Amino acid sequence: MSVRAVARSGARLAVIAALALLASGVAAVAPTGTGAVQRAAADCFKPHSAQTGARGTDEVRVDPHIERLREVPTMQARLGGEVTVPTYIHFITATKLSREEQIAREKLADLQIRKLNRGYSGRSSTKAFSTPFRFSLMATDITVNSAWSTMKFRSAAEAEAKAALRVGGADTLNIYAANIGGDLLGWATFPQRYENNPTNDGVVLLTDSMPGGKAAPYNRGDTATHEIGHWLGLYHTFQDGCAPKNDLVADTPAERRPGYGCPDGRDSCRADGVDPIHNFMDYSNDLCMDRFTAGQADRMLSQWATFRSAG
Ligand SMILES: [Ca+2]
Ligand SMILES: [Ca+2]
Ligand SMILES: [Ca+2]
Ligand SMILES: [Zn+2]
Repeated sequence: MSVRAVARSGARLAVIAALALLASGVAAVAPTGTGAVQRAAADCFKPHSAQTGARGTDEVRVDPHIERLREVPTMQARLGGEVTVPTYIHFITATKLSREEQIAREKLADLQIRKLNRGYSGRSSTKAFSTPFRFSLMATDITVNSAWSTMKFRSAAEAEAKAALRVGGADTLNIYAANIGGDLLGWATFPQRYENNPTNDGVVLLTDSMPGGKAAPYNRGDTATHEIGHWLGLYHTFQDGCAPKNDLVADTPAERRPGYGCPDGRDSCRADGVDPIHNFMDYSNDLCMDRFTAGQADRMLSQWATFRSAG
C-alpha cells in the first residue's frame, strides 16, 4: 500500500525508512521517534491510501481496467459543471462526549467541509484548478465505541464500523473520523472497488488531522482533501516515479519520490517540469499542498462518470 511518511523537524531517519517501506510495500510501522511523543510529534509513517482486495503495493499500481473509462469531454471540467457529493461524517469516540464536545464536533465537520470546498474549487491557491466537485454535508453522527475508535487499516473494527454506519450508494461519500491506529493519517478506497465491496467504500481519517487538530503539520484538513482525491480515482503524484505515465495525469510532472515537508523547486525527474510538491496528491505538509490540476479534474470526472455517478 502507499505510505505517507511524516517527517517533522528534520527527521531524516523517518524519510529513509519510509522509502524502504514504499519499496517493500509494508502497510504500516511504528514511528522511529522516541516513544513519548509518538502521535503528537508525528515522527512516524502514515499509510495514506489504500484500496481493498489488493496486496502490498498493488494498491498504487494501475489496475488495467481502470483505464477503460467512460468518455468525458476534457472541456467539461473546465466549463464548471458541478458535481455535488452528498457527504456524511461519522465520528467515532472511545467515551461519551459532553454536549459541548458534541457541538464542537459538529463545528469541526463544517470546517472540514469548507476546507474541502476551498480545495476542490481552486480557492486554496492562485495556481489551483477548480475541479467540478463540491461537498455537501448531509449529516454528522457520533458513535461511542472504544474498539472502533482506534480502528486499524483492514481490521475487524473497521469492517464493523463501516457496516454499521455507512449510508448511501456509490456517489455518497462516507467519512469515518476516529483516533485510528498505526500512526495513520487516513486511508481511502478507490472508485472501481465500490462494485465488489460497497460497504467498505469511503474515507477514514485521524480526527486530529481535521482543521485545528493535534496532528501538526497535518492538521489543516488536507488529509481529507488528499484521501477524497483517491476516493475520486487519483493516484499519488509520485506514482511509478519518473515513468512517463506515472499517475496517469498528463499535467502533473513526474517525480521520483514523495515531497515530504515542502521541498519547493525540487526537480527529481528528467522529464519536463519541477516536482508537483504543492499538489494535494503528494505527501507534503498541509500548508504546502494547495492545488489540483486540470488533468486531475478530468480524471476525477471520468472516474466519477464510470464508477460513481448514477446517470
Ligand atoms: Ca503525471
Ligand atoms: Ca522534472
Ligand atoms: Ca493546504
Ligand atoms: Zn494517498
